[in-house]
Amino acid sequence: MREDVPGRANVADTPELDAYYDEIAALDAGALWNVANIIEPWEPRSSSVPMLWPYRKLRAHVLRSLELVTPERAGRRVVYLANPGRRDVAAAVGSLYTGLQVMSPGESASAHRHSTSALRFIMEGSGAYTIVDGHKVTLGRNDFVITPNGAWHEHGVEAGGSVCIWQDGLDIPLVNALEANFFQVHPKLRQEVDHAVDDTSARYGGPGLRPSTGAWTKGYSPLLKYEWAATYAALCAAAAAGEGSACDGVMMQYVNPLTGGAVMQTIGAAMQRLAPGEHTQAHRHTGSAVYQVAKGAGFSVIGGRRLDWEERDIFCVPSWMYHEHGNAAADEDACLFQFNDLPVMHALGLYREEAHPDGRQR
Ligand code: GTQ
Repeated sequence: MREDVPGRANVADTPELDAYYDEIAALDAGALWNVANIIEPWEPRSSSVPMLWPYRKLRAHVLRSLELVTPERAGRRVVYLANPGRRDVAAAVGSLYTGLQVMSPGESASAHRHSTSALRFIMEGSGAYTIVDGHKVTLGRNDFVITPNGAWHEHGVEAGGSVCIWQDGLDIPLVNALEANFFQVHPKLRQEVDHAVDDTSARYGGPGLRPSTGAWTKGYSPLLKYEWAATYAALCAAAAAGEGSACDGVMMQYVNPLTGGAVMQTIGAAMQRLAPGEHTQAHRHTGSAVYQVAKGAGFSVIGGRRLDWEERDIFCVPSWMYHEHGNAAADEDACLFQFNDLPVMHALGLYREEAHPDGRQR
């Protein structure tokens, strides 16, 4: 539809113009004025829709894949979440991918590396581990671990553990859009563990402390794991000290301890805590986010649509869509994990944010 606005395209079709369009189309060219209003919207118009994936419905299907395929055959045994507006690129929202990976005790997937950046958020089970460039990381419920771009990684569950399910988060659609995606399987299919188990936590996980040795030149965090217990304690302590914002509650960014910046170049992550009964104000910003409910139950209003969530549900907020969150419980806090593409928005000078003019959506 063409609008009569100065500076915007408003050209009526004539037989002469139609013939002209055909002629330049034959040369693989086109008239900008026919597409300008689409390719240059007034503001971002996400093709992603607000989505909630209820874990209570997905879980049985994720577990069923244990009987249907082996990690050796499947490479990675994952059920991924497809946004109806982004099915063509396997995105959960915007340029972010997410999936649920499941493994039985004693299983492991072969080592590989890729240009995409990846993370895991552990949902259930015990004995999960991941090995990143020779560093073995043990994983527990609600722990967050990064497997950055270019780093060899393999995941498994110890023989003495239980069936584990975790959420994978990657920037696959982004890196594919940039046509920069390489993938390699490890020549030996397995890595040697050549550091003490959980050594990056021991070296870089001290509160406000960094070791005086070791030059780190990579673009991502040298700390690979962010544990739930310490994260939750930090959120509660900050809340007790009066920390918090109207739109986010108490929100803590997972950061590279050396720079204070995002954990990886393309993906940021955070955990936010909503106090009992808290209902935040609405805001919107550029950048997409995938959430997982780490604790509690409540609702979010996203682009005017209310989504009710409970623990382990996954939902998404598309770019430039108003969103607000509510904790439905009067006596328990709620915690939302999220990963997002905000480092990309900031690095490219594309970040913009604004509060909802009425405070909240209808
Ligand atoms: O384990 O690195 O869910 O490469 C999708 C692609 C997980 C992984 C996924 C991947 C991985």
